[in-house]
Amino acid sequence: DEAALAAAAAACADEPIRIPGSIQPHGHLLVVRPAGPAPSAPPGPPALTVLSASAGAARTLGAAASAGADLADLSGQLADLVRSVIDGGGDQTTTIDPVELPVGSGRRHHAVAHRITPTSSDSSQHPALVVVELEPARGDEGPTHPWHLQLPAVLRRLQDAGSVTALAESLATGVRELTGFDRVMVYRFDEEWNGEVLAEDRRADLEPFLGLRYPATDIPAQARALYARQWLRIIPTSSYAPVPLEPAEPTGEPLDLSLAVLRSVSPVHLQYLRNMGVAASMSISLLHGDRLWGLIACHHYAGPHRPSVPVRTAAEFLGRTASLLLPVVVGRETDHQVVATSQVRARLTELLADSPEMALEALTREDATIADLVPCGGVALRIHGELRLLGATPPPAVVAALSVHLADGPLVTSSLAATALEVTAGLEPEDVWATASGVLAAPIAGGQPGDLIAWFRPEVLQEIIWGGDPRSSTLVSSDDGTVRLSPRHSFDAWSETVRRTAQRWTQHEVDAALGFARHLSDSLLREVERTSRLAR
Ligand code: BLA
Repeated sequence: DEAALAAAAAACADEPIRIPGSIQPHGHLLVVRPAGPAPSAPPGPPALTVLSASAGAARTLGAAASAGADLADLSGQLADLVRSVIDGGGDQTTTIDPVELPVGSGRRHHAVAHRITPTSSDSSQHPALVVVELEPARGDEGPTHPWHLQLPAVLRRLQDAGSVTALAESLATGVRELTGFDRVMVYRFDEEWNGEVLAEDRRADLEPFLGLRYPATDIPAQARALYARQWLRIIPTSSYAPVPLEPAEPTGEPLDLSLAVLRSVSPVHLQYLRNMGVAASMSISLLHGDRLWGLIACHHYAGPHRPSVPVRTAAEFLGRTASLLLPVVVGRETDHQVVATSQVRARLTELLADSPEMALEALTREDATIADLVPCGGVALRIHGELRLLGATPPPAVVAALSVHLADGPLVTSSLAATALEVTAGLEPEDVWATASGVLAAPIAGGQPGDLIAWFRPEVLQEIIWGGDPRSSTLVSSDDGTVRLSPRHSFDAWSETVRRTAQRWTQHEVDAALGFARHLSDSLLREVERTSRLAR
């Protein structure tokens, strides 16, 4: 079964989502190439030849929206825009941002365009192509549509966020107000690309997804790579029938639709959405520097949902703005933690200086204890052979077994199980990992062999606080085999990936803890010296 899961995940990671050869049905796509300089060409700008068009485009827009036509015959304004993309230079991502134009029969459309360079071939043979996408403007979005009036208030809330969670909450609320989705979540990725729902704004009657975790495989690597380049995805109808491009390979190779807004999305993902009862979905990337940090993920359950192009642009703008703010807010949060840690450390140092001969008591009994130095479940301190345990720790026999492995120096791990050190002392191993998946431990000098200080963190699974019951029935959307593609399955799969691991120790926590351990050793060594001097 585990092998089957791994194979399925690998298949997902291999899915060529950039070259589906088809689009979603809520707009039209044209692939255009400027005609080469031909001696017989009439004077004026070179023709823009339509190489490929989505099926049905000609029926809706007119005959010029099909392969072989000249784009100028469809719309002179559109042709001008496409020329400006071509003139824009070599950057593959040169785009025209949405403009509203009458196209075809005169119906207004939002147009976007971007350059692509055919992937595998020599670019002198294949000059850049331009992908043009048209989406019918909706009737309800006159110039007085008030979406932009909401932006200053949302921006102010983002700017005021004192923590990453507060930023995520403001973002979820702001994007939901703007777009009207039933549920808006902010996901954050961890170092291994597992995800967590950090904030959520939803219709009151929906079950909360706040706190939900999911494994890295739910958003496979090639999708994450794409989302780091392309900020917004919209799926107005998860049950749509893809519309093929005709021809699908006008250059003899599949077209790279990475940056196309209308790109037909992965059928696996569509199935996932339908299993969850999601009728429409949108996601916006959140980047910390160049790295994909998370996603704003929006669900609609009641039926198809297509916020207008201007509203989507505003939502993307919020995502980009929040991304710019992320380093500031993350930095602010780390600063707070570093300050809090150094205050505890100063207090412990003071307590130790006051009664160096009673270190064990001084560090475990007062207003501040070593358990306050770094976030942990529990802590063990052994000085002169005497052991003191605070909070949730493994039993003394395990601490003793651990001390043997500290002879060579400190141990820092978020998965004691994975270190394969012999520490279980005859106990049921899972009982040990329950309290001691994470260990940050150092030997203490100046007393007896086996003296140590050790901070413990529980297995992450024991710590998760759920906004709802992750195993509740509504998350199980199907009784047949497809149940695998659901948040319920995601939780199970994620649980597997984090079994026997704890929250990681951050660099500043490691520095603070090991720094204090050295300080304690020095202090004990000085105390030994002082008492031996007195004895002489
Ligand atoms: C894409 N998967 C995604 C996206 C999200 C998720 C948010 C971005 C696409 C979008 O905007 O809709 C995952 N969405 C979730 C999760 C929740 C949610 C976890 O709402 C929980 C509440 N997905 C799987 C598995 C595979 C998979 C098992 O669960 C593969 C075996 C694939 N997910 C997959 C692929 C994409 C994707 C291929 C890319 C879709 C695309 O852009 O074409």
